[in-house]
Amino acid sequence: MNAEILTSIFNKFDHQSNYVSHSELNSGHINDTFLIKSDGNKDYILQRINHAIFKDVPGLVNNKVLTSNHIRSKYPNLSHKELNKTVLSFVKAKNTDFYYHNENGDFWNVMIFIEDSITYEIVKEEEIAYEGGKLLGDFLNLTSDFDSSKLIDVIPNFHDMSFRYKQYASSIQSASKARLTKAAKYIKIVVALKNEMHILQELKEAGEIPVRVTHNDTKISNSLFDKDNKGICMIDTDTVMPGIIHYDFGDAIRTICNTAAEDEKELSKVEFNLEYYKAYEKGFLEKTKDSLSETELKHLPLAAKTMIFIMAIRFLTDYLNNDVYYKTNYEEHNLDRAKNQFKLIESFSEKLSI
Ligand code: GN1
Ligand code: MG
Repeated sequence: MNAEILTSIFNKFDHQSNYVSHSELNSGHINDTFLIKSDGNKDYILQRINHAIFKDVPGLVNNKVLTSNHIRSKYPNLSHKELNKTVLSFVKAKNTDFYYHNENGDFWNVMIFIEDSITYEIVKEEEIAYEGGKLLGDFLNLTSDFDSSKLIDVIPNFHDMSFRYKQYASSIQSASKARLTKAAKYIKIVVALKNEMHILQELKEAGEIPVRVTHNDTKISNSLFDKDNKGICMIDTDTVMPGIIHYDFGDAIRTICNTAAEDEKELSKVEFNLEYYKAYEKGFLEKTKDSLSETELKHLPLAAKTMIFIMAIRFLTDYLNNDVYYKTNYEEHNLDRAKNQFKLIESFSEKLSI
C-alpha cells in the first residue's frame, strides 16, 4: 500500500494531524493494519477491515466503539489523555461515522496508537504470562455488566465446535487428492479427539456454562504491555461477542504456552510451556475466581486443549479449501500452522493430564 493512498484515507478521519510516515503491522491474518506516524502529539493505527470475512463492517465497528465506551465509563477519574493511554480510542471519520467506506468498497477505521506499548508474538518471560492472565480477567470484569444485546454477532458460531467440525468435514469432501494426502495423518488425529473436543460445546448448549461478553481473539499478540511488562489493555476487539470464557482463556494459553510461533515449521521447537500456563492461570484467577462458577473453573485446562484443537482444524480446513480464509505466504502455510497446533496438543497432553 503506498503512502499516497494511505495519506488520502487517513485524511478522511477527524484527527487534526498530518501523515508523516507509516509501517505495516503484519501480525493479523485477516485485516491490513498500519501504524501511522503523524506530526501531532499522537500516532494512529489505520486498519482496513476485511469485508469478505466480516460481512457487517459498520456493525463490527459499532461493537468495537460500544465496547470501548463501556470500558471507558469504568474509569471516571481518568483524564481524557489518560483514558487514551488505557483504553482503545476510535477516531471518527469526517462524515461522523467511525469508519470510512471508499469507492472500491473497502472499509477503514482509525484508532489512537497507545504510545510506548509493546506486543509479543512469542512469550519469553513468565511475568508476561502472569500479566496477560490479569489483563484478560480485567477485560471480562470490565465488560461483565455490558448489555450484550447491543452487540451484533460479528461472525455467527465463531467458536462453535460443532460448526467448525462441520466446516472441516465438508472441506474433506471437496479437497484435492494431493492436499488430502498431505493432511492424512492429521485427519486421523481429529477422529481420535473429536468427542472430547465437543464437551465444552455440549456444556454450553446444556446451559451449564453461562454466556458472557467475551473477546474471542485473545492470542497474546492482542495484549498490550508497557516497557515494565505490565499489562495495558487488550486490543483487536473485532470479535467481541457473547460467548463462554473458556475460549478466551484457551486462546491466550494456546499462544503464550507455545515455545514457538504459531507457524513454526520445525516442530521440535514447538512445546507446551507448563510454567507459563500456571503463571497465566494465576493472574487470570486473581481477577476472576470469585465471579466464575465451579463448572467454569473446572474446565479451564480442557478449554486450553479445545481452543488449540479449534485452531488446528480451522487451519487444516483452510488448507483443504485451498487457502480461502487466512492470509498465507506460501503454498503449505496453513498446513504448517495446523501441524504446529497438533504438535502443541500432543505436548500439552504430555504435560497436563485432564
Ligand atoms: C485470526 O486476523 P487475526 O490474527 O486477528 C482469526 C482468529 C485466529 C487467529 C489465529 C476473524 O485473527 O480467530 O485465532 O487469526 N480471526 C478471525 O492467529 O477468524
Ligand atoms: Mg482478530
